[in-house]
Amino acid sequence: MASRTVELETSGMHCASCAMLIDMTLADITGVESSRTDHTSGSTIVTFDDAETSIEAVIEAIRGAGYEASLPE
Ligand SMILES: [Cu+2]
Repeated sequence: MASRTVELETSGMHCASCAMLIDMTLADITGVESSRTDHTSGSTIVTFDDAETSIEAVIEAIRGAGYEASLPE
């Protein structure tokens, strides 16, 4: 298995509960090992197994929860 850790820029959060909601959403994805979202810096650091999911799926899940996420330039 190949674990990857990626930092995403995440926006649309207003408080710590928003960050917690994103982390709970990502925890439900098969292959996501851990994530840490910080609403003050607007970032999500996610570690996942490349063979089981993808960064695209992670971004889609964050958007599905009502927030915006993208890979930094
Ligand atoms: Cu909030």
